[in-house]
Amino acid sequence: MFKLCGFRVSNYHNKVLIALLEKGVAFEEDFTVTPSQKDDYLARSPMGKVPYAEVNGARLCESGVILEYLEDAYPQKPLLPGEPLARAKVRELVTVIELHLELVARRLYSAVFFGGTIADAAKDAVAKDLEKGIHALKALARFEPFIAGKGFTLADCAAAVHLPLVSLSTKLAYGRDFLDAIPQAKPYVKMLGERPAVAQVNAGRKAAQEAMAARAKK
Ligand SMILES: N[C@@H](CCC(=O)N[C@@H](CS)C(=O)NCC(=O)O)C(=O)O
Repeated sequence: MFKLCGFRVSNYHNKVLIALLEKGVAFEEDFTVTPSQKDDYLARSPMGKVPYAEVNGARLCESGVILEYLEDAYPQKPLLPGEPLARAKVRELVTVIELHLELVARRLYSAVFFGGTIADAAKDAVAKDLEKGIHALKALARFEPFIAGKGFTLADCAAAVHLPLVSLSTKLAYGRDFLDAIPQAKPYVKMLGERPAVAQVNAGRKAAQEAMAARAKK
């Protein structure tokens, strides 16, 4: 049985969870895992991150790799189109969303979500890089109604978890939501949130965030 290990506050864990639910794959979940650089954890997840998956006694790290494995192992309800160029267009969107938006916005997270600080120069550099990512997303996103076209794909799994974080972190850091530069983005994220799989994962994330906040208060 496929097992997803991580925690439900993680956008990368939740991206895989959405794909599992959308595809109707039977799975187990260990959502009590904590990322760490300790040897025993690194033996399970070599970068010390979540999520990782356990499959027939083997482990897989990197959410993108895990999703590709799921597409190969469970071809029912595919989340990638059949035609090579269309498949590449989905992966292109995932790359822009993760490499040029989420990973860039992540440089703000410590300051905006966890009480850390960020130097003005670093904040300016993040804004410049984010503008490029937003420009690329605007050029590539189709919203027809899904981000890569008519069907729900892996790019929607990525967008559902990452775009709200880009929105919130830029609002908190700069007083303006960078995603507003793409007028279709907000209605699109809302539409995704109405899908049962995404709604279920969002509810799990909210509960996990509340539990985390309650623990931090103690
Ligand atoms: N490229 C990785 C990113 C995973 C990632 O950044 N996970 C975060 C949680 S959202 C994490 O484990 N952070 C802890 C750390 O980096 O030490 C993937 O796609 O799985």
